Amino acid sequence: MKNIKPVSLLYKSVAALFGASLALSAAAQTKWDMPTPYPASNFHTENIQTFANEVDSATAGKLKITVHPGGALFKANEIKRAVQGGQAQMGEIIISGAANEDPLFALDTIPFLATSYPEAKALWTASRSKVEEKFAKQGLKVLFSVPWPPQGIYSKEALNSMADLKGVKIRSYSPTVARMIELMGAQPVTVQAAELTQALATGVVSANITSASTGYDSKSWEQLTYYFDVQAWLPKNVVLVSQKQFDALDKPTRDALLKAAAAAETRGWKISEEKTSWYVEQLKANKMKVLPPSAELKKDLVGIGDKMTKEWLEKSGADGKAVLDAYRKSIKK
Ligand code: PCA
Repeated sequence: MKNIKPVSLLYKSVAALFGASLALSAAAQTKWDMPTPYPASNFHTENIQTFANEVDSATAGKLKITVHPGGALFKANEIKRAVQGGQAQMGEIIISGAANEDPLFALDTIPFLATSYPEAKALWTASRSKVEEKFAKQGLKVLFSVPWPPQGIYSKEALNSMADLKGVKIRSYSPTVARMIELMGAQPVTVQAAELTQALATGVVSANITSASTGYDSKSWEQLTYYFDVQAWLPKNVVLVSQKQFDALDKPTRDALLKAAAAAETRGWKISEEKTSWYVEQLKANKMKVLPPSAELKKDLVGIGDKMTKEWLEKSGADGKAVLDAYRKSIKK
């Protein structure tokens, strides 16, 4: 001690103070990365950005969520694992993308089970707690879920029945959609939304099953002519957070996050429904032929839906049956 001069003592204590305040501000601010698969201008991403802004202001900047759209940080099919593995703290995925992991994740992509917004809502109400339970087993907490507009078929040629798609390479975004394409006698090719425009341009696929929203985002009119507005199902995205990261937040921050999530879910469902006709109008404005499916095509596809419902019930067992019964009771179908 005898060699320490007052000036160096002062220096040391200033340095200690400085270090302490740095540590304090680091502890006071949490920064999260949130990868998402869809473009920044898509309504899902815009809704998520509003959610992140709300969390920021509700926590006075204590929790900062940086949204990374378009599969730029992690590709669509890597996002879930990134959140589970701690490379990202939260993320957005399409639920049915994980259909191979659990039948419950395939439910909202079974053709003709829930084909309108009220039915999709009833299906979510009936299945939410089970879906949450499945994600929880993987260390993931569901924050909110928002549907895509109803799904239809994009093609180069007019379609009168399913036979017109025999052998055609059709783009799929989930194992459930791939199964449907197989049952149609066509060839499923998995392409994520971020690579869709290129896959169409290079002829990797020559037809697509998706919403008017993704048809618009991917400028489908550049390669395809028809959009058959089949309204076969409304798949949902889900925003997930790592349970471990969530638990590490203080109580007021957790509450703010949950409050913003609930608001994002309500807002997202509303925007999705309201924007559907706008998206369809954009397809028409870009000279796509937007048509309802012919009676024959519809009948073929409904038949596939029935088969897939049976297959799903076999796989999902008592859990699945309970959810499906609750859903059907709620809509009296
Ligand atoms: N758009 C997403 C999933 C469903 C949808 O409408 C996509 O095509 O990848």
